[in-house]
Amino acid sequence: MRKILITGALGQIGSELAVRMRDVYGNANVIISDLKAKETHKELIENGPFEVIDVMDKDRMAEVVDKYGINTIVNLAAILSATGEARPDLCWSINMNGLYNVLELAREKKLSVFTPSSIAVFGDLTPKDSTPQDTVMRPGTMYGVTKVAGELLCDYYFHKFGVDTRGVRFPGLISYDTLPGGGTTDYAVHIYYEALKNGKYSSFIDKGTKMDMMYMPDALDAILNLMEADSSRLIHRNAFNIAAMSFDPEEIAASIRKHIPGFVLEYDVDPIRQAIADSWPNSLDDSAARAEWGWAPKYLLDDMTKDMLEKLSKKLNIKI
Ligand code: VAH
Repeated sequence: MRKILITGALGQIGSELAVRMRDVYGNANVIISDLKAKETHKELIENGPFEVIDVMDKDRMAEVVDKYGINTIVNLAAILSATGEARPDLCWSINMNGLYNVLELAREKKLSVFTPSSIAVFGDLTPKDSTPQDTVMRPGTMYGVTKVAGELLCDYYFHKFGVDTRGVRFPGLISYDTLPGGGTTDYAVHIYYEALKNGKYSSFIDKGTKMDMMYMPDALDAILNLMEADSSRLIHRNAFNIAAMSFDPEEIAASIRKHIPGFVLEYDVDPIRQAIADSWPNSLDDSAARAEWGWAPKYLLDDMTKDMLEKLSKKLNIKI
């Protein structure tokens, strides 16, 4: 039976993955952790084991692994792209030294590791359309550098020490539970909140900027399905291209207008996040994930918009 430790569990992915994993593996078998408890996640913290962990503190992480008999670490603690450009030192430290501590623990204690990569591994020299699984990866952001280095480190620990490491290259993730922080794709989450609250949104990403995106339920399926996939079928491991949809601000606005006809989209482009977005692919080839572990997304843009607006309407108590 899996005994899972999730680091960064109170973030955008972790807060929903923890609920899903507790449904699958049992509350007592999913230990969530973050830098500190958050009042906003009181229910999640109270419905299973919670520990305060800073991934920079390997001894503390080892203490928790021993306390619960952990056999799997899902390492979500990370600094994202936009924050990473403001604080490249912190981004390297958390994303690389944190991952190194997780992998060293996994080597010493024979643990499995899942840690997400990102489409941020790709840069200006990468083919932009149907970006291949195996291609040029020369990112121009510190976040992207840590994700390329992280993929290589995870592969090294698999080949050198036999640590079962697996990961996916997430596109922008859209969800209604926990707001993302410090990402370039965050506009695609904020637009739904603003559409409901104010009927308008000023995007920091420019019109025509296509990026790969995914609804959180599909992202959670990807993590669970890859973690449980037959190891002998995995060729790529760290990390798989996965894709669901690709859109620009105008397209997501048009999808919202099917529910909120008067929605107004304006622009106040942030040059830093625009430059990051311009360096990322327009669309990905995810055939390797489909072939090696049966990846198959369920949500396209209009399905996601309908569900997001329904869930946010309840969460914000705003009628559509
Ligand atoms: C970011 N949401 O914007 C993250 C993600 C592909 C984007 O890695 O930094």
